[in-house]
Amino acid sequence: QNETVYLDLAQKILTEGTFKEDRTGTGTYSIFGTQMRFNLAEGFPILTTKKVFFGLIKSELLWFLRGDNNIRFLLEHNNHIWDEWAFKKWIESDQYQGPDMTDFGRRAPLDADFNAHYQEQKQIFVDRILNDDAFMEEFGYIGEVYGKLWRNWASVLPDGNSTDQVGRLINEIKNNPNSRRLILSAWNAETTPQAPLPSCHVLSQYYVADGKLSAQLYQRSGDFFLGVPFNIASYSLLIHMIAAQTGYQVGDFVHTIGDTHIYKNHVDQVQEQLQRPQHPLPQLWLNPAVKSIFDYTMDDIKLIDYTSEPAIKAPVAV
Ligand code: DHF
Ligand code: TMP
Repeated sequence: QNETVYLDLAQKILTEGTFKEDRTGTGTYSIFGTQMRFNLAEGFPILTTKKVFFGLIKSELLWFLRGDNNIRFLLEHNNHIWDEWAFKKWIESDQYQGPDMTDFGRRAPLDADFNAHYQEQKQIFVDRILNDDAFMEEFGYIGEVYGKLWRNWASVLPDGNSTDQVGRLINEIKNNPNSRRLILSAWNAETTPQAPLPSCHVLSQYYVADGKLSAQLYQRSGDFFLGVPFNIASYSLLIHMIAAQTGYQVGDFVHTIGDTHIYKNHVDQVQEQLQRPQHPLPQLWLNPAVKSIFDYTMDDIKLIDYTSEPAIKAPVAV
């Protein structure tokens, strides 16, 4: 079964991983340099041993494809997966006057009293991003990462135009499918390191053979329990969308990860997941009437027959 490759790697990280301290102060079990391969013809690779919220994956990918790097669009779609990193910039600014939020990600799960204040401040923040345009312009951006770089890579030439990497990629796949330069980069060496969270999915390469489109992702850092299931589904969805727009069938998604880790406070959740049965993979439906990769909406993308074990909650390390 397709999901075994994920579950086996989770087991391997737990048994062979080195314990490593990390930036967030949480601690992880980690191995360096891993690879999983998913044959997309066998079904859509979303995990079935826990429920993964596909709606969040869709709205995040549509947000990237818009070239958007402001969280307002996500909030309008009830997607809160990027809130913490924009919120962090706000509470570290001199305009923030509320209660002390230092280290909120680590303190909130441990201290109920603090958590109540944190939830309140986060709600105020989210409401202001949604309703206050000036505030949204100042504090809603997450920097020179995915969307901005995919669609609107700033030129280094004095009168140069910005580059639409996705538009160019689609044209190249159509006109020059044997190319070995089908690259989408989300790492600008000058600007990305200053983002609140420098891009995790750094570079992807596309490949056409036997009428099928494949892609390989290099992810520099992978939170194996929370982020990686999203990344697998997100890139698989992107391959399906590009294939639909260029006239190819889907091939493989190859997922290469640098620092591949399970946070210490996710170990029980992973153990529980490893005991669970797998379900058959769902199929992806894309509306065939959509004629550009940039025109998909939420309703044009559907999973058919997704059945899974229940969701498993885990705190995200900030
Ligand atoms: N930081 C860390 N430490 N790990 C991440 O995976 C991560 N991912 C980011 C930003 N920063 C990160 C963006 N993607 C969730 C999933 C993906 C994601 C961020 C968060 C997450 O918490 N998923 C929950 C459900 C969340 C919800 O329902 O709102 C899950 O159970 O899958
Ligand atoms: P880092 O910048 O110190 O590597 O922390 C980023 C964390 O977020 C790390 O645990 C990896 C995780 N992550 C993913 O796994 N996938 C993602 O798409 C994103 C944005 C983050």
